[in-house]
Amino acid sequence: MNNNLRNYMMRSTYMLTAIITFIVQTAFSQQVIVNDGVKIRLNQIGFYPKASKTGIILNSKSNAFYIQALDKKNVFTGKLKKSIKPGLNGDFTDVADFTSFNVPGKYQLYVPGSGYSYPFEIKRSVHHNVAAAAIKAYYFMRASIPLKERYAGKWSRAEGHPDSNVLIHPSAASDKRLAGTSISSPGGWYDAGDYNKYIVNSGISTSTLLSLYEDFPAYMKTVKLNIPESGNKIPDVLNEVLWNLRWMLTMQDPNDGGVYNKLTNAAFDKMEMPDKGTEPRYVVQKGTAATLDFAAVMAQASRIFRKFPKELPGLADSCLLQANKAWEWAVKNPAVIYNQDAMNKKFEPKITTGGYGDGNFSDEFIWAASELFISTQKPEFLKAVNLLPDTNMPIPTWSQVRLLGYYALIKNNNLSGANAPKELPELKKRLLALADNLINGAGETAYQTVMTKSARHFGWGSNSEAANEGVVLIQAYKLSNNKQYLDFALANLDYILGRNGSGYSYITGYGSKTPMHPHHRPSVADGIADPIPGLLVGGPNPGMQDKIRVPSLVPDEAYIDDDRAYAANEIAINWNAPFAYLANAIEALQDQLKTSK
Ligand code: 9MR
Repeated sequence: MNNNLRNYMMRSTYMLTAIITFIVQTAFSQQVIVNDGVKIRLNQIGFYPKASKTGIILNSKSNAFYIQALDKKNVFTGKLKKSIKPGLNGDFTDVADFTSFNVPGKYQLYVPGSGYSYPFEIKRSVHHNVAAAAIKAYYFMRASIPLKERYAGKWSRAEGHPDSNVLIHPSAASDKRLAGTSISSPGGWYDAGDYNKYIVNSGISTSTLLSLYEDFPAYMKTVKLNIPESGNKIPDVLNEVLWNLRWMLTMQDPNDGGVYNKLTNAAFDKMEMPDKGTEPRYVVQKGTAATLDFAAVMAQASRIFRKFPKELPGLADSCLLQANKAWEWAVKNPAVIYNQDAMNKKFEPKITTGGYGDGNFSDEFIWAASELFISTQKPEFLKAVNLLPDTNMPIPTWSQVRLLGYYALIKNNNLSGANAPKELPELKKRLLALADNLINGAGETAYQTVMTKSARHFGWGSNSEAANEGVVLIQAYKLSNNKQYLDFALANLDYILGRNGSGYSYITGYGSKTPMHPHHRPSVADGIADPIPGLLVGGPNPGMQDKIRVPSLVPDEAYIDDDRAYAANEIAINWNAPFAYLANAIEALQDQLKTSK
């Protein structure tokens, strides 16, 4: 064969391989499971032997259901019961309650005419792995560090965004920190599908993980994450929190105590790996919400890390000092709104990344004052705020943090002693009233959960609403010992893991039908079919702010597994945190769940 011919053949073979690879890759990356016809919805991970076990059947033609081992041997027969109310789509469901079946093993639920559920397991500690993965997910979100194969497995990657040379945006300039000069602000977690770092959203996320440790220290010491710090004397959940906390500390201007809203690119990065993002990074405008959220987190962190004086010398004191300085700045600057549009009219470059702009700071003041009061025992913090501005009890979100303050006051009651706020009895009453209100009628809905009670629960990041409702119920359970709260917290966990209108287990990598195409840059760009595991996607949201059509506009079905769909299928640190809290809390409390007779 002459050289020309050989070259020609090699080139053709190469071209052909490239074309086939392209076609196969495109086919797989576009593959979206819209409806695989499974008519039985249940927690795809499983159930505790003694606790509630519920499956939901759509359009059942049968009255009976069967639990079968994976070899199809029947182990339990039950009668289906119609839901008392229709679902948000107008249809009644049939409910399979197999709580009384408590033999550990792997099973499927079978209904003649409807078929099989996904397989599930009955065993102790059935959520241990998914609960740990939800915290490990933060390791995968770390900025400024390469993820080594030892910890990250097939998702190992190069370091992204060192953030050692971050520019002061003109909106953030002061006499001592001029526009265009730089600071170092490395570390922290990427916020979500994007690579920016926002203090407001870091606030609630970091605090929720700190609370997980604060509320369940003994259990959380047993949760091992295989992260670089593992094996030191600090529980891994706190090791992971420290990665973000240390970044947050760099976001405060040491000259006046004010905290920058975010560390960001001017515009969102492309859908590329983090090390490819080399655009300039800025800290932008200080704000009241960011500064108070910072104060609250640092005050909380100070009392938690004070228990590790040898491992973390001085950290607790630094946190408290910086929390106090932030509080003082906010008292002097009580109404500095982060209004990105207004800012962009005055300064260049224009910033078009996430806003997290909040216009009402009464809840941030309540939260910061509560945490500072608990950690300092100084009543003046609480005297500076109106703890009960109205009767609302908003489920926590990045912009609604009042309940985080209430939780802290209620659970740290023992610390406040003689200084305990006079509002404490009222706060406890309101927390229990909120929990009662949540569970009232939840058992009548088509999916038998708090989450599916109302179409109003289905906005952007609805899955975090389900998780945060669960957190409310855990707090109420801890206060009252009423097992009904715990049972409905578990039901919302079941909701997230598959007992829901779309039939997805919304945590990547956990369950049989899970999101494969989250709006998450590394998961899209890394060339690995499986997305980063342990991430909670935003979930059903008929708003379609991303203009991607969801398969149904019924609120709890308005979900699509498409990586362009950032309003339904993004992931975010403030969504993962309440899920991590809920799943780990349920594991910690598994023996206290309502037991079968
Ligand atoms: O979670 C945020 C949601 O409540 C807002 O409605 C939405 C639009 O402002 O923004 C969401 O937060 C995004 C942030 O601005 C940037 N990073 C990704 C976040 C999740 O979508």
